[in-house]
Amino acid sequence: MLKHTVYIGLGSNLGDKKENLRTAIAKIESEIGHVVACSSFYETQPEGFVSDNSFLNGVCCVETNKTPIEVLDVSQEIEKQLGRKSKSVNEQYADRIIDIDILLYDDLTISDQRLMLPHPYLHQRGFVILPFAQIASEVVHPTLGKTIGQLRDEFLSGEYS
Ligand code: PH2
Ligand code: MG
Ligand code: MG
Repeated sequence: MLKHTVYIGLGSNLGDKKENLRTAIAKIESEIGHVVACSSFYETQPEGFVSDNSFLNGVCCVETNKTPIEVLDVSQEIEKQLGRKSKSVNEQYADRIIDIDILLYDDLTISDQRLMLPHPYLHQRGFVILPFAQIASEVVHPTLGKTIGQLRDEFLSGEYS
């Protein structure tokens, strides 16, 4: 089968955050596909909700034979295995042991109830675009038509804030 390239964003702001990200990456390797690159882990402040717990965020590149929905199902299964309780409380973001988000899958565009690709906010969030650009600055965003490195530079110059 043809291999696909998927970029996955990871975040944790509860418990042993580094260990949570490492465990998630090990599970991604065994259950989704080969992890060919991982960014460093960035300490970031919660965005879009108020919490005293800072995040550790990272982005990985994975080669997979799974479909996007299969990657989503397995990602949500891994979130549960690590002890994540619920996605959000009253539609609000909440502290979490682990969050696994699909950012890009090849150059696919999907607008489905369960899955939007590319991830709609990836270029607006420092905790995504900075680690993403660290490992994939040359990759072109399929709908914005700019590289991840360009989007990082635009983010840093305040274009998306
Ligand atoms: N995830 C969110 C909302 N806000 N802030 C940071 N710093 N890191 C995250 O991973 C994060 C967030 C929704 O998933
Ligand atoms: Mg998220
Ligand atoms: Mg999520």
